[in-house]
Amino acid sequence: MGKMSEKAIQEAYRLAKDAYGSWGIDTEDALAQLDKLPISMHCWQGDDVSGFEAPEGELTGGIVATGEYPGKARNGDELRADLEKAFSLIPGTHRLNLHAIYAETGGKAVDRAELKPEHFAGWVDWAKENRLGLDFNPTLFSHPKSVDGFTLSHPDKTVRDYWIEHCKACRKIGASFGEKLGKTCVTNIWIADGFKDVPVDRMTPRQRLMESLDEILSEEIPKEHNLDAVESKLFGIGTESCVIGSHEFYMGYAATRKTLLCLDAGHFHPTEVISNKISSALLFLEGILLHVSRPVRWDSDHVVTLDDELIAIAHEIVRSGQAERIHIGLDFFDASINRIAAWVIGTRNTQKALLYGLLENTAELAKVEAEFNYTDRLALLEELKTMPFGAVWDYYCLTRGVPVGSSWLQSVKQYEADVLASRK
Ligand code: RNT
Ligand code: ZN
Repeated sequence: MGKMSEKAIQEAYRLAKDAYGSWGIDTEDALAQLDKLPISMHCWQGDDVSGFEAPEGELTGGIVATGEYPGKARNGDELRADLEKAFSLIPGTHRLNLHAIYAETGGKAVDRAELKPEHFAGWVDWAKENRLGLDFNPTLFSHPKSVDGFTLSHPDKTVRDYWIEHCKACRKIGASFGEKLGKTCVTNIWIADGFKDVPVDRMTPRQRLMESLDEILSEEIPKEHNLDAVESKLFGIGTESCVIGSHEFYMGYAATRKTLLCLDAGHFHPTEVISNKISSALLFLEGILLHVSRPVRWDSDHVVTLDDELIAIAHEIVRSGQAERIHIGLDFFDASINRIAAWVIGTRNTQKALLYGLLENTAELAKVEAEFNYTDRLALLEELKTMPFGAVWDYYCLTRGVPVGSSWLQSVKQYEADVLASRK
């Protein structure tokens, strides 16, 4: 289904190149630029955010992965094999985003506060072989010390100190990734701390969170090895009334402490979009991390589709001319469909959106806009929508050695039969 001959792909591309050329848009240039936009694919889609510490344990922190699609990865080797499969179907050179619960400790229980770079040696070797960069996240959920619903802002200092140690350990692990791979790691802190019902005191926990973060960041780490990011959220399951690490909290924190701000597409009010925040954030911050996700009514982390907001995010990345300060990460987890297909669909869609954004005569459109010529702006933007974008995308896949169109799906199905089916 949907298999085109190479000749047809080349021919369609030649026509598309001419069509875009007539608009002053250079398709070759767009493809070369797309090659330079790595996407950090999240490991946790591969096993429903289970990790290797207590894979049968409960996922907590107000996030859920629903579905029981068979064949989920149960250890590092399986997860890496699945990731390799996914990466083989995605054009370009990318990154992998790991969480601390994906440490490989050789069957020995290692406390999260005691994690060391050596517990990720398997990941680093594999990343080197596959020319991938690595990003990282401390895991402050699914753990006995987070059952009260508070971690870095917990009223009990011993609990805060535990999580502070964990985050410090994680920054060192992130720095080791950056150093060993020669590609800067982004270590992102997200906590679920908050109140189900309306709290009396919002200030004190926020004060404690600020102090905990300051303590975590007090150790200097070269920025070429590790960049810190902080991720806000409006609400989670069980923290409907107040999340301590809100947007305002982290916007202020990132601006004053010079960290990156992580904008997750699912962490705002239902009609609020992150695409409109990127330009403002870039004016005041060193840079941003994006968690490209798809909320459906709430922070439900659906696989990203090529929808208006994904395209709007891509347009902002491209039009801002600030791509080097924007770290693109994915964050979704769907356990009701083939997990490898979920990665491939979400990542390819993010790349499609970026390519769509790159295939634009932005300077001309901006000039038209600056002249208050909104008629032309609307007319041109609408005509651009039906340009032969798909032919350029197909050609990109062909020339970067990955399946064109839906033909990748067959490869995932074969892998499901050969590999996933035997996992019980
Ligand atoms: C949760 C945050 C966070 C997590 C990952 C697993 O709402 O989006 O980024 O999804 O850390
Ligand atoms: Zn996120």
